[in-house]
Amino acid sequence: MNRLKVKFKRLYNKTKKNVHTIIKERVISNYIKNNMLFFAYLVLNVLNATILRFFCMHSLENYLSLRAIIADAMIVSFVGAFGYLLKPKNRSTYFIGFTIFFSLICMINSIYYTFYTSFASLSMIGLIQYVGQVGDAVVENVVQLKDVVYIFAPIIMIVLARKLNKRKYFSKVEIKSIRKKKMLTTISIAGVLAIFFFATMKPLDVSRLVKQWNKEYIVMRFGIYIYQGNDIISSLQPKINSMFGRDKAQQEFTEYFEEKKPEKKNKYTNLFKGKNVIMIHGESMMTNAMSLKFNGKEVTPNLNKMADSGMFFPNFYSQVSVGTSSDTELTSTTSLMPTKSGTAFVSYYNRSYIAIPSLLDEKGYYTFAMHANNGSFWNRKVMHESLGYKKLYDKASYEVNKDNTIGLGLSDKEFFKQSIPILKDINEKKKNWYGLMIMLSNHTPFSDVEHYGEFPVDIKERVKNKDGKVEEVSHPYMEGTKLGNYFKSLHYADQALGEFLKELEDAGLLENTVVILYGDHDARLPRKDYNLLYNYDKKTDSLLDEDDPNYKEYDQYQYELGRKVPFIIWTKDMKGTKLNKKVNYTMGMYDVLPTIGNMFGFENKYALGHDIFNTKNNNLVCFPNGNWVNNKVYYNSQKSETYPLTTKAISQEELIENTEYTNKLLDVSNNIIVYDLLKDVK
Ligand code: GP9
Ligand code: MN
Repeated sequence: MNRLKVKFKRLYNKTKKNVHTIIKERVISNYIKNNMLFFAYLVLNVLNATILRFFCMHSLENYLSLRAIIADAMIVSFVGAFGYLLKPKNRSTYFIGFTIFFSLICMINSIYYTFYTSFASLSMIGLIQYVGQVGDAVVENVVQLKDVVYIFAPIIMIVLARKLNKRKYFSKVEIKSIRKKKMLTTISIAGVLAIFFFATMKPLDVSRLVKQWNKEYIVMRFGIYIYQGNDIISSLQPKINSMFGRDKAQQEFTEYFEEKKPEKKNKYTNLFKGKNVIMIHGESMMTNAMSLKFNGKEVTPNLNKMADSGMFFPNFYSQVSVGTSSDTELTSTTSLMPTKSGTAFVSYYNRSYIAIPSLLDEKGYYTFAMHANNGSFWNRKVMHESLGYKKLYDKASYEVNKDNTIGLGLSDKEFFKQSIPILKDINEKKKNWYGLMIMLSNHTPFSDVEHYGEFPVDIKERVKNKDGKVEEVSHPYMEGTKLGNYFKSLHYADQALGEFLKELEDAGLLENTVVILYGDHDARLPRKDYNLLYNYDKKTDSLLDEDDPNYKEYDQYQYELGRKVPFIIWTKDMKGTKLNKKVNYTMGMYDVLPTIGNMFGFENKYALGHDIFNTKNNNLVCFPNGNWVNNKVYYNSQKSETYPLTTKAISQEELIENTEYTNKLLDVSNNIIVYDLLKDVK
């Protein structure tokens, strides 16, 4: 103990002495004086990155984000450190050169932002030819003062270098070991910044950096220089992936589709031929929630009404990977699975796709998508074109302000309301049309509670008090929990849906229209959140004890199977007809195209899913991680575990066969996208 004390005291005294020396001998100011050009380089390049954020993200917390400033400073000083390996007379060229380089990054991003409201990506380099014709961008915006201000950094650097040169600043001779020491000192500055930066990083940050879909978020948290470096790596990845193995992939592809039998005609063939389509992308809508009530009130009364009066598929699964919303858009429209690395929307936007919009476009439909968020999210503005949409009505087509915003952007109620006149106009001008409407409000983290409206998720009871009077008591139950907030948010989205159907009816837009709705993926909430839902103890206002006979553990498999999402095909006059029914077959997002294709009279020979009315009980739904489910069993490929869904046992051969089928399908799907195999068959 005593030795430790002595050691600590020694360390304390040493640090005190060092700090003293630093102050007394003006170490910092001397260091800056001796490294003037480096500091100018550091300050100017960090300033440029901050100016870029200022012009692109208009809120103070965004452009003055301390984390982004630290990240930018870290990269700039790390790159600058290697300048010290050069002789002093060459060093100025190095710092000036990199200042030009960093300023160019800012300048290019500034111009790009004007057009795409997003940050530049190496993978989009082929799109440069479209600058000027892009969307609603105004040509006079080509280059503005705000795009060229960054040039001041290299100018200041050149002037400063000249001045210092005149003062013989660079004529000192520095031996190699001194240069190395200087480099290491500078690297340690970058190191200190790195420690601070990485220590304050959240898990969400890492996943967003990998996915690279919310570019604004990355620039705000990681700064423009990390964003650009990361973008270069992720843009090159698809190129590297597609460089090898094309022949084998092509051969497997040909064999696979030679063996695949074409879909048969059935009683639904051409049922909806010539009808218009509104496809609703129900953000984070889950089937489980449809059967829940709080205080006698359904969470999703309108969705339930739609399901009860239309064709409802309660055993329908989304098949997303890291691309969440965009993966569902891909799979539902193309019947392909998400890619094994990256996301199709961001990394493989320039491949050939056979998709619902492109197939309907061939049939003379006007195809469009509506989403009141930034068109660059998930790279939709670009990828939608590859899928065959003729127009994306994005944020720019809507009136979005502080008062009509919920969570990520324009509230669903407003989104639908403002979409009606656009739809009316389309309906007047076009004979047939297909419109995808992407909802937004019910998006994780479901924290905009005050805007969802009243929907208590507590348990209210009327009990007799001591005096014998009846009074209402409330047990908090799901109030204040994330899952509880999800139900409130979903209830709001459901109201928006109800209002929309009414508005469509009033506008006469339901006469020749089929409304199709899918939930895009589950709420992505942790399993433990569901335990409270099923195991609430009113008396203690907490989880039931695990030993309690009423305790029902919500196990891993219930959780995985509980991620089902609704799929509904609905028309205003379906109620009471033969089509008004529950279809219980196990079905996946990749079965959407073949199933509705049969109903509307179009087909994609290269679909991986099936018309559910042909496969019926023999359908298999595979997931991007290799798991699969059919009506008998759920198979977890990572754990090699089966979870039975009926009492019927599944044979070992069947298990192996289904697993091999899944792996093959995932390979073929991935190859189609990576090697662009549909290009030649289209
Ligand atoms: C973004 C929205 C949400 O515009 O579609 O995407 P998600 O986070 O669900 O993938
Ligand atoms: Mn989504």
